[in-house]
Amino acid sequence: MGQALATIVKPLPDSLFTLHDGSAEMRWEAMAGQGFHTPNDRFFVRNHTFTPLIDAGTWRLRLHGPGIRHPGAYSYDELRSMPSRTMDVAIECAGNGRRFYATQQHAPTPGTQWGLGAVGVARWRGVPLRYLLEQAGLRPEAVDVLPTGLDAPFEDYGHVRRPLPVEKALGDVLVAHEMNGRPLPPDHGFPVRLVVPGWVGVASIKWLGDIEVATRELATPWNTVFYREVTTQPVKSAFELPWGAVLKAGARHVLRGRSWSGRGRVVRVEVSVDGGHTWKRAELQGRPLVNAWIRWHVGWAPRRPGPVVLMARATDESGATQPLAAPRHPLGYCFGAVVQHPITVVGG
Ligand SMILES: Nc1nc2c(c(=O)[nH]1)N[C@H]1C(S)=C(S)[C@@H](COP(=O)(O)O)O[C@H]1N2
Ligand SMILES: [Mo]
Repeated sequence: MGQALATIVKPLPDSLFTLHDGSAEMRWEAMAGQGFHTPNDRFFVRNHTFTPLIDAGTWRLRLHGPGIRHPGAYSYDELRSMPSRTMDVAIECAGNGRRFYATQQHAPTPGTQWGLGAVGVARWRGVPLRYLLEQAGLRPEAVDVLPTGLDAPFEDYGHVRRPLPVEKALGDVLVAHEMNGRPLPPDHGFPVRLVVPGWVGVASIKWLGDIEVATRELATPWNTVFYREVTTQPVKSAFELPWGAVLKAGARHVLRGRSWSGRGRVVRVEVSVDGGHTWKRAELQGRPLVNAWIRWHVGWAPRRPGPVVLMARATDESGATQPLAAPRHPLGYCFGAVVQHPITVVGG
């Protein structure tokens, strides 16, 4: 049966999601047999409050602040008629994998106890933020760009908002209005969201309504209290298997998974089926992209029944390899260690 969350609009069937308060985590087995992108129906949702239903007819994107010469407001139709770009980009919550600080490192941290399912890759289409800033007459004195969401204020902290340095804003950031060839679904930011490649998910502000361009560094709770000093994401890997999957002994299996990094292309993935004693190179599928994941697979024919721990570790082009333990983090962000995925092999 489908579960329900008052904070999220789309259906959340048990087969696709695990629910946490207010947010929905994708089950990794939901990616088995899927193509490169995460379909919209199974993309994880992380809401600070709840999904607002916004009328695109009256919605406007306001641009203002001392860092631009021409403040203004754009309608949905105006935005969609501007030059657009398409990008395959992962969005991942900074707290993805937080649960493993507790289960693998005996150092629990507060916050949503995500497994590895707070990540998804979609094909986003929209207007480069650079184009909007240039149209608005960006001044050389501009320092920070502050996008704000139209969802309800979060506790006493106000609307969800997080400044971007102008260099990043002029780089690869997209003001997206399409997700996998469809208008953005309500839960993922309709009518328009920011997509900030390689950075923590919170930078990709949903339900975007306002962009302030400042001539000094800005501070908001989302870069001083939460997600402080966290910008890019470490390299990670996941198997497209249920937690506690059951596989038959004496048969040949293909173990499939995906690896990704906020700091460059994934260049190598290794898999261990013996708790990390030996590692076998996985075969990579397709050309690695900078800001998305790569699919991989490895053949395996388990001989004996019994419990097994599967492990996958990836290396990105910066040379970073997933360690066996992640450095401590007080808020449970950036869990980049190899995850111990338990399965059971049964008699064939
Ligand atoms: N306006 C607004 N933007 C937001 C959020 C939010 O609650 N409100 N959550 C952020 C966080 S913490 C993450 S991880 C991503 C999640 O994007 P998704 O729900 O489309 O997967 O959106 C970010 N953008
Ligand atoms: Mo997040």
